[in-house]
Amino acid sequence: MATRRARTEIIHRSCPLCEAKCGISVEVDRSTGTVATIRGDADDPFSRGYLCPKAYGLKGLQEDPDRLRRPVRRVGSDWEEIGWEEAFELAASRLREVRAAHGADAIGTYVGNPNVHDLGSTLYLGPLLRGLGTRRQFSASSVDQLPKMLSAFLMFGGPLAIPIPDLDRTDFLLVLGANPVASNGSLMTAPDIPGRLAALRARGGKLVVIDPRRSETARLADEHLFIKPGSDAYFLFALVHTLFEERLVRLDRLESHVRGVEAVQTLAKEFSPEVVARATGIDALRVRRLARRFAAADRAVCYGRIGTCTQEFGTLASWLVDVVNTLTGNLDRPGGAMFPRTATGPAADAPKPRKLPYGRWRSRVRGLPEAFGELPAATLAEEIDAAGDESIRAMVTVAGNPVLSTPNGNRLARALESLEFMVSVDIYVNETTRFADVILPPVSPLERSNYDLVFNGLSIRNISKYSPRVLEPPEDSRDPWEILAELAGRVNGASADAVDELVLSHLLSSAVGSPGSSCPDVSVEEARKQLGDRRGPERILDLMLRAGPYGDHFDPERSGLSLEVLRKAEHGLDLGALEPRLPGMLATESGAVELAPALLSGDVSRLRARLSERTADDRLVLVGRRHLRSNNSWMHNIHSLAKGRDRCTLLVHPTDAKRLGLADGARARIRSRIGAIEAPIAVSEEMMPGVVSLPHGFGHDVEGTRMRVARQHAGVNSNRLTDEAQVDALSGNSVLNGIPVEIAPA
Ligand SMILES: Nc1nc2c(c(=O)[nH]1)N[C@H]1C(S)=C(S)[C@@H](COP(=O)(O)OP(=O)(O)OC[C@H]3O[C@@H](n4cnc5c(=O)[nH]c(N)nc54)[C@H](O)[C@@H]3O)O[C@H]1N2
Ligand SMILES: Nc1nc2c(c(=O)[nH]1)N[C@H]1C(S)=C(S)[C@@H](COP(=O)(O)OP(=O)(O)OC[C@H]3O[C@@H](n4cnc5c(=O)[nH]c(N)nc54)[C@H](O)[C@@H]3O)O[C@H]1N2
Ligand code: SF4
Ligand SMILES: [Mo]
Repeated sequence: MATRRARTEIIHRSCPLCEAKCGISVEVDRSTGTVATIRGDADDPFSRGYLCPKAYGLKGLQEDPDRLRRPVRRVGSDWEEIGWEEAFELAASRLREVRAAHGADAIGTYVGNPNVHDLGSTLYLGPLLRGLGTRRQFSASSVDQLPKMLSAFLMFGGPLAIPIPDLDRTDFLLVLGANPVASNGSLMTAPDIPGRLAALRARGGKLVVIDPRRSETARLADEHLFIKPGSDAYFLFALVHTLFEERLVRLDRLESHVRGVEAVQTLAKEFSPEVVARATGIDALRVRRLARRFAAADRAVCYGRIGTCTQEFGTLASWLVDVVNTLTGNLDRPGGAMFPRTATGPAADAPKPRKLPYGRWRSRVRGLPEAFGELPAATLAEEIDAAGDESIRAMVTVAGNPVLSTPNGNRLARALESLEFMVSVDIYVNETTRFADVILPPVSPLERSNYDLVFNGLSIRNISKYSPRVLEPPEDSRDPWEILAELAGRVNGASADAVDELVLSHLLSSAVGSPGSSCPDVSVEEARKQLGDRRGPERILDLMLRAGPYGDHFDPERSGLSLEVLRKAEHGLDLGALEPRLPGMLATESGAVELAPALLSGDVSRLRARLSERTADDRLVLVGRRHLRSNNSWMHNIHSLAKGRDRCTLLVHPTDAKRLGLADGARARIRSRIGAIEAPIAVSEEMMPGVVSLPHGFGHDVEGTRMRVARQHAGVNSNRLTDEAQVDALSGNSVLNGIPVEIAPA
């Protein structure tokens, strides 16, 4: 016992896998350098011991023999390990060559979801992308929340000025297109969704779910309404229409801070619940009753997520969610939709309105507008396939698997194969990285420290937690930031340290020493001195914390946050419930909430024009779903998570199954405009008739990957059916739900 106690150590941190950010306690055996157990941290003030099965998968990920630990270079159809110096030089020199011969835009970049869960990647991706100088940047944002970023910018002045449901204090939660019981929440950082929803019901609150599937969340709801995929904007307009017609609109405290109320009223006139009922599949009376109950609740919040974004009217639906909250007096008030005040943000509200970064350039082939510096992922394959000088010739991917996660994955695979050069920063040889010439793998999540720069800002409470590294990284390995900074430097003949210095000095000059900065009375030299001469993200984090709203502002007299303080709070700090932040934080030109921005109002004509078609459309359509034990495409190589029954099944309602001759357990052939795949059928009452569901992130049986467990649970790639021609016209976001399909027995 004594020897065991001497050798093990428990480290508290947060789980980096999804947005919930649960506190975990990892028991490490120092004698072997291995993880003994992973448990929920009961002393984490936010997650209070909650965990999902994926957290334990961190041990599987750590020990996965297929996870890359050294750079590899492709030699024909095989791979060989090479040293870091050789790998960096190969990557940088080939990228420089392509740029010199064809210009910076001949390089394309795709950055994926795990980046936002890692501090170093969040901070150093920017320098790499700027260093490459290409305007052909792509990311998982445009298969995810880009519509919400666009509507948030237009309404509140920033892409991440996203109101978050005040889940713990609301009395009425209206959920559209989200299944937080399986996903653990998104754009709503809240560990233990099941517990928090149970608490909502226990205090007499109501949960209403609008979803074409009776999801795990819908099963807990007081009311669940099936909705035809892609029709949320009509449904939300019908709610807005009813609020006006029945005189239920009240802005309360925000009365003088909201512009465009009458314009919204005018826009909503033609979308009465009766007019849109056939298009949404929801009875008009139920919409009216819902509007009344929502308006009557003391504290109510409407929350829309991926189902409302990845559709034809993603930006309109994202916008209307916040319109409903605003018109019922629920914006920026406890129990409604609120804005977090994150510890790494500016100390005081001094918003500087800026022009929407949108449409400054366009994709070459389809002419879709750039948004926030990116082009839509739905255009990546065609930009590679473009003729002659217009084509992307080399790709850089960082923690992304677009072959499985973006529409028409098959076409993208063919396009990637045709590239002159590709480098991937990734931990697996998977469906995407198999096309790379060289792969640069960072250390595992447990071998690096972390801080949730992004998700603390999207959280239902103000929280701050530092995650120390749990295991010593192997010799001669690299942290993600080191890889990104090294590459960023080398493509321009600079060092990683020079890149690090650039990141620091840029942030320093905006955080201290100038009027309007967070610490106007502290000189850059003084702040630098106190930050010391560490390298990398932790020094930057220290700066952000200290200059932030809860920080010590480099003043020894002032108690406040710093990295040192946070390190000592090993279970994390609860900085309190969300507090009203309007109008102070608004960064719109007018300084008000813009309820009817021109870009959005203008898109309503598209919605209007499609109404009759949508009303008449009774084609069978496909939507996606998530499972608690899975995480997009990349955790299927972990045996403890992947084992068990097949989860990549096609859910079909019994009446559809009967009509189409589909038997439970048999296989179906599913065809869309883009392609055809086969999947096992699960006949289920939980589907809306006319809608079938298949999860994304599968299809691991392709040539050339090195993921042995995933191959055994291969499933099929639902993005071989999704259509890259279908985007939300405004944001360019992919349409991944509501895909017309034909189904027959296989
Ligand atoms: N049909 C359909 N498609 C969808 C969705 C859907 O609902 N339906 N959802 C969309 C959404 S919301 C998203 S966010 C995207 C996700 O799209 P992506 O981000 O492109 O895909 P992921 O599956 O998250 O792949 C992550 C990649 O990062 C690698 N990786 C994991 N950890 C690390 C790490 O620590 N460092 C590095 N360098 N690499 C790492 C993995 O090996 C994998 O290659 O998928 C989208 N695609
Ligand atoms: N276990 C697990 N957790 C995850 C992930 C994962 O892959 N697995 N991925 C993470 C990521 S990257 C993200 S972005 C989040 C996403 O988190 P969520 O937004 O909660 O995503 P889903 O669980 O896919 O739930 C989407 C729901 O929308 C419904 N839906 C589809 N189309 C429509 C529509 O047109 N209208 C309406 N109203 N509903 C529709 C679907 O039936 C589904 O129930 O989850 C994160 N957490
Ligand atoms: S819900 Fe699961 S995957 Fe998400 S942070 Fe918590 S333990 Fe990790
Ligand atoms: Mo996502």
